[in-house]
Amino acid sequence: MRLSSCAAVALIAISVSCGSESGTNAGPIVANVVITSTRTVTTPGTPLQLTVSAFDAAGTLIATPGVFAWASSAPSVARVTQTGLVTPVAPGTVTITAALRGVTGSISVVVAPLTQATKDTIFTLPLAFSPDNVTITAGQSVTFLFAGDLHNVIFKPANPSGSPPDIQETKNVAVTRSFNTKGTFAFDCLIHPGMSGFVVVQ
Ligand SMILES: [Cu+2]
Repeated sequence: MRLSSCAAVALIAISVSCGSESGTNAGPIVANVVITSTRTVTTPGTPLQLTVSAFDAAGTLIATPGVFAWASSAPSVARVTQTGLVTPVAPGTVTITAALRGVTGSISVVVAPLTQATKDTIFTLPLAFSPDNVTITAGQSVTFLFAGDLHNVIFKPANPSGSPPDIQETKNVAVTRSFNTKGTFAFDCLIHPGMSGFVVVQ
C-alpha cells in the first residue's frame, strides 16, 4: 500500500515534468538553428555573448522559438550559460551548440592566449584592422585576432628589412608576429582593398 502510493506520486511527478518541458518547447517546426556573434575570437577574461535564431523550413525566422539548450564541446576551453554567454577559460578552439526540438546549430569560438610577450592586439573586423596601427618596442610582438571572415596580412614590399612573415588567408585564429627591427611596417589585407594598417617599432 505504502509502496504503491509512492509509485503513484513518482508517476505524477514524471508526467508533470514532461508536461512542463513539452509546454516550454512546443512551437513551430524548426528546420535550422543559427548562432551568430559579433566576434568569434576572444581571450580568457573577456566573455562573449552569442545570439541564436531558429528558422522554419521556408527559411522564415521563428519569432518565439522557445528555450534553446546550450552546450560547449570543451568546457575546459570555454563554458556557455543557458543564455548563450560564453566564458573563455583557457586557450583553444571550442564548438558551442544550441539545440531546439532536435535541431542543433553550432559556432566555432577561438580562445586566444594572453601572453606577456604580446604588446598589443589587432582585431580583424569585416573590412578593417582595429586598431589600424600600434606602436611597440623592438622585440615585442603583436597578435592578429582573425574573426569569422577570411583576411590576410601581407607586409608591403617597400617596408624596411625585418618585416615578420606574412599571414596567409585565414579566419577564427590568433596569429602572433614578433617585430625585432626598428621601423614602420605597413601591411595590407589583399582580399579587401583599403584594409590596411601599420606597426611602428621603436
Ligand atoms: Cu580583409
